[in-house]
Amino acid sequence: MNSWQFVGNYQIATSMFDFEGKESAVILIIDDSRMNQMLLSAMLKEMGQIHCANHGEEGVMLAQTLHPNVILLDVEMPGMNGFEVCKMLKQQPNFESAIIFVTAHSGSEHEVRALDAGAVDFITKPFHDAVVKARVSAHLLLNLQTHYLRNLVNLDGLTGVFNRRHFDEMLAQEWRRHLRAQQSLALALLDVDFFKRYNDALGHQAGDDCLKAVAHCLAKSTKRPGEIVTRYGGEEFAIILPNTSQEEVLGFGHYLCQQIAALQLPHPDRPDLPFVTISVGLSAVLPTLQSEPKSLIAAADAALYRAKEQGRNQACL
Ligand code: GH3
Ligand code: MG
Ligand code: MG
Ligand code: MG
Ligand code: MG
Repeated sequence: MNSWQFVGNYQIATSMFDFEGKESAVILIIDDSRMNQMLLSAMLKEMGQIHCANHGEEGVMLAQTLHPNVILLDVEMPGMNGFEVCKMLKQQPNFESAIIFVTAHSGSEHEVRALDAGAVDFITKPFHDAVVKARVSAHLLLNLQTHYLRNLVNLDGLTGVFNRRHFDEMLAQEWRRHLRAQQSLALALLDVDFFKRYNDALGHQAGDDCLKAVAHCLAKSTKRPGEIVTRYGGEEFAIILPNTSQEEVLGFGHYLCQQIAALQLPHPDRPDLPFVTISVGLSAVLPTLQSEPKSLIAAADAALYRAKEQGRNQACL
């Protein structure tokens, strides 16, 4: 059943937060004046969780951990000013917060400078309660909707890991990045062993639960930044491994097999073991101008075939 909550004047489905692991919107106020922090917090407290930073450096740090939906950013502060903070925030990978400048300066020149810096809006001091609330709630709603839609586009509906569309985009992007940096890019293709029999024995619903458990375990087993777990199709998953060489990648494949086997998900109908396992095909290459990302997939696919041929529950390079 849907439940609802208010973000300012707008009613939204609580399920919009599910992807994020959040329970409400998050607002970060970066302002060196405690008085402004208090005034703004009081105005906005009903719209979500409020956090405050006393200066730019602290604000940038908090933004990295809190992933706020909206940031209210003062211009005049000791140390970095608001424009510098804005520039630094915008350089962070995956930065998606809406920045609203809050300043005593008025006039079109300042407003244009703020918007050019990447802010979505501009509020002038002294505050008018109703104006602040209306602007913040409008931007909160937009930001939440953007996140929600992006997740719908990029995530797999069953398992919550990234989907095939995102995989294709990320592989192409990582390929170009590794070509420029002349670093080795690796790929792991994984396939659940005897999964048709699993479905036949326990039903499709149980099969779906099994895929969720496998995906969750894979996501937990990838710890390096930039590693991307995706559902490649059916009962197959792919993991993109940035800056990983042939020497390193086989160990990772063995580790994944162990992690899944260690879940000991009961499999009632297979010839060898009583639980669910995966087979893993691995490849790693130094991208060149002549080669293409699909060569990495083809090599991993061939290795996966060998892992199956050699008895499953193993990794091949
Ligand atoms: P192998 O060890 O050779 O990989 O054998 P397998 O049975 O896993 O391979 P096969 O390709 O024959 O069967 C894959 C099965 O995965 C068949 C299909 O019904 C099932 N499957 C694919 N997607 C889903 C899904 O989203 N949910 C469930 N429950 N089953 C799925
Ligand atoms: Mg100030
Ligand atoms: Mg398969
Ligand atoms: Mg198969
Ligand atoms: Mg299979």
